[in-house]
Formats: sequence, structure tokens, C-alpha cells
Amino acid sequence: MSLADATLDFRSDTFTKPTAAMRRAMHDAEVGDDVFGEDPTVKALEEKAAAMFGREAALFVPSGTMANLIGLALHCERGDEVIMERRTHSFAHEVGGGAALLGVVFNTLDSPDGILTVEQVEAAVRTEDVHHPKSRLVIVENTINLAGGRVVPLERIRQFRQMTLKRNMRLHMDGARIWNASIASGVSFKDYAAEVDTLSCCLSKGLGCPVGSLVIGDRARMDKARWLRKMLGGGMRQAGLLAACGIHALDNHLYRLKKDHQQARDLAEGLKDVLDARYQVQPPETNILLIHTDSKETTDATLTAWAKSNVLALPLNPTTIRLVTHLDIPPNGAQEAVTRIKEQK
Ligand code: TLP
Repeated sequence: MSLADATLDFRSDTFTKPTAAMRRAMHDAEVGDDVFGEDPTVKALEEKAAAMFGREAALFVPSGTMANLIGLALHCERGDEVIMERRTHSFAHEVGGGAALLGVVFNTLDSPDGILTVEQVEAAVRTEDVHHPKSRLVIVENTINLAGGRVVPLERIRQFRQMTLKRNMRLHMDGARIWNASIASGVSFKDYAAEVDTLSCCLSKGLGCPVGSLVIGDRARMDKARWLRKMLGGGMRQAGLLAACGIHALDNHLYRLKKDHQQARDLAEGLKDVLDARYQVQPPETNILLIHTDSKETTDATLTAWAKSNVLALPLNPTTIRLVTHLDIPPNGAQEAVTRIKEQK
């Protein structure tokens, strides 16, 4: 299909379809019953991920939402408090699962760019008092989806680490897009993972897999995580078919992410010139571009108009449009989108 005919679907990097090579990897995968620990491909993926992140063990789970829920369950008792920024996915977009299923209390703090300061978090930690929940966990998301794919500096994560250790608290990283964070910042997966108690990451976003996330941490916690996964209904049988996609993606789709980051920058540059004063284009750090608008009417009209030219984007809220670049945006797809939008003027 020519570029001019392609639908440019920027709604999310979750919309990618498995490549032919990924489908071959699925086809060729050796499988077994993973609930019985007999799927060699799942084991291979878990070992590969644990080694990449320099941690003892990893667990393959169906979704990022389940990975984060398991993270909460590993660290918190009912009534415990979890501190995070207001835009954190666990609070904003995980159906309140932590509250509904685990009875944890979310304490959300605000920051202009999605990244909390350690002083802010420390000030929110409860004193020991018969009236207070126990502040048990801090969640840091990296990259921060709703803040426009922002990368959290390693130094900030280290500060959270020191503070949580001092306060006998734990630190969980929602690294659904840790791949993008690492490629953009040059900080290794190991350096990020060394600072947290547990980390979740998604294979089904920038890496282009159809399904799958991982929870990563020490052996004892991951053994417990396996029980929690089963309890939540996430025990999968011949899951090697899906794990094979993950192995293929880690081998082939990681270093190409810089192309997605370039296309996000190209989109931002191009759209800045084309769009009028009702729009404010936020410079992207990774593969997520946010465009802030002056009203819901502008957002709705814009999305409808773009869709007529087969340029699809998502309303994050009434006055924010999100575009995400990924594996299925063809080369020069960003320029093509800008051209189509310009022609509508
Ligand atoms: N994010 C999706 C939507 O839910 C908004 C997207 O299109 O970006 N953590 C982060 C940071 C995420 O962005 C997401 C999904 C998840 C966790 C949840 O992953 P899944 O969808 O696999 O449960």
C-alpha cells in the first residue's frame, strides 16, 4: 500500500499488529503448560527479561494493568496508602482495581510536569498515628503517559529510593514504556531496575507484541507474584506462543524505538507550523505527543476532521489530543500526516 493510502493510526502504540517475522516466531515456538511451569518459551522470556534488567526473576502476565495490580498486592496490606502523581496510570486508568480488589488507598499529588519532587512525596508520608493509614508504597511511572511520554530522570528515582528505604516504604515503577525511557535517556534498564523494589513493563506497547507484560524483581517476590497471577485469573497455558513474540520483540524492536521518537519530533515540528493559536504543541521527549487545545469543541472538531484524512488520534481529556508513534507508522508517516492536515486548511 502506498503511503498516501495508509491509515495513520496515532491513537496508541497498542494498535500495532504483529509483523510477519513475529508471526513466524509464534508459529515456531515450543510450548507447554505454563501454569505447571512447563512452557520453555515463557521461561526463556522471563530469564531474558530478568537478565536485561539485572534482577533475579521476571513473571510474564497478560497486561500492564495486571502487572501493576500484582505490584500493589506484593507490597500492600488492606488499608495501606500508595502515593503517586495524579496522572499515574495506576490511579487514572486502571479502573480503581487497587481500591476495589486490594483495599489500598491512593494518595495522589500534583506536579506541573508529572514528575513529583522527593520533598513533595516525603511531606505526604503519614506519621505513625492511630488515625492514619500506613504509607507503604510510592509508584513512579516511566515514561509518564499522560504527561506526554516524559522520562523521569534517574537521579529523581534514586532520591525516591533513598527516601522510601529511610521510611520503610517500597518503590514500584510502572515501566510500561521503560523501553522508550531508556532509549531516549541512555540510562540502562539495569540502572533503572536497581533503584526499585519491583518494575512492570509492557511488551504490547512500543515493542509491538499483541499481548503481554512482565513483573520484575527479586526471586521471593516473583514466586509470590506467580500465586497472585493465578489468583487474578492470569495463569496462561501454552503462553509460549505469546512469549515468543516478546523474545522476538526484545531482539528486533528495541533499538528502532529511536525512529518512533524522531517521528514524534517530526510531527511536533510540522504541526506547530500548521496549527493556529487554539493549539499548543508540547515538545515530545519520546513517542507520545500531546497537543493542548482551547476547548472541547476544538478537540472534537479536530479529531473528526483529521479522521476524514485517515489520521487518527485520541482525546486524552476534553482539551488534550494525544498522538503516539509506533512500529506501524510507516517511514515518513509523520510528514505525511502533517501534509494531510495542512491540505485541510
Ligand atoms: N495505556 C494505554 C491506555 O490505557 C491509555 C495507552 O494507550 O497508552 N501503564 C501505562 C503507563 C500505560 O500506558 C498502560 C496502558 C498500562 C499501564 C496498562 O497496560 P494494559 O493496557 O496492558 O493493561
